Amino acid sequence: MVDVLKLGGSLLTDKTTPETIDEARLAEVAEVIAATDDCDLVLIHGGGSFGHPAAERHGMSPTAGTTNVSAVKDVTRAMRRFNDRVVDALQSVGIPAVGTQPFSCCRRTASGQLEVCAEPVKGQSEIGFLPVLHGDAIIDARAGATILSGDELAVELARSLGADRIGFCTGVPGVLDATNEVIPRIDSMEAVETVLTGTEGTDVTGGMAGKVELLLESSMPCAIFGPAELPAYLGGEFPGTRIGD
Ligand code: IP8
Repeated sequence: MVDVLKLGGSLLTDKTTPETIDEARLAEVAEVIAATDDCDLVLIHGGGSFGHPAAERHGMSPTAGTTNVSAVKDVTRAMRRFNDRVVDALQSVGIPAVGTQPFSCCRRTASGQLEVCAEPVKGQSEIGFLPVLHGDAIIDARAGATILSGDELAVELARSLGADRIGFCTGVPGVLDATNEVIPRIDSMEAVETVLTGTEGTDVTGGMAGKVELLLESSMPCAIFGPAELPAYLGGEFPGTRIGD
């Protein structure tokens, strides 16, 4: 079973302080992943306090791009620093994790379509490595380089890999309603539009509403859940909010 798991950047970092890892949380997540026998797992993490402040500094978003090569370096290096820390934490508990930078295997076409070359990721899984990708700056035929969110990458990569399901582990236990209760299941955007709100801190790629919309479009079984539910998700359940079939 191919399982694409996105770890939210705000889950692994302190989004109010630039380039600050939440070490305890990262170690905890690594231990949980080490304890799973989900052997075809592909991990993706968000930008957190590494990618988002860098993207904001250069006015970059999924639609606003730049041809300034220093700006591209600034964002991709920040994300590589974050990815190195995640890979190190996973390897330190015995997981054969390897980082792959989306700048080198993804691009957007003139029509805005995201193209992902999934072959390197497939190859990594085939030899037993755990691929770890992330949100990044990518070449965009419309605007130089724009921001690719880990959410969008997760959905497109899951399609390319023929994945069985997608999980988004976020800082909250699921999609929350107006009284902060987890909505157990979402089948359409209309049903939840009025209760979805934004996220705290610097975030150039959009909050919970964008996640729900993307997952609904994926036509795959998906779940949005918090870190406490990660063991249940890796055990095959759909904790938090289940999206789609
Ligand atoms: O946190 C954003 O990824 P996300 C990546 O998954 C950058 O939206 C570089 C800001």
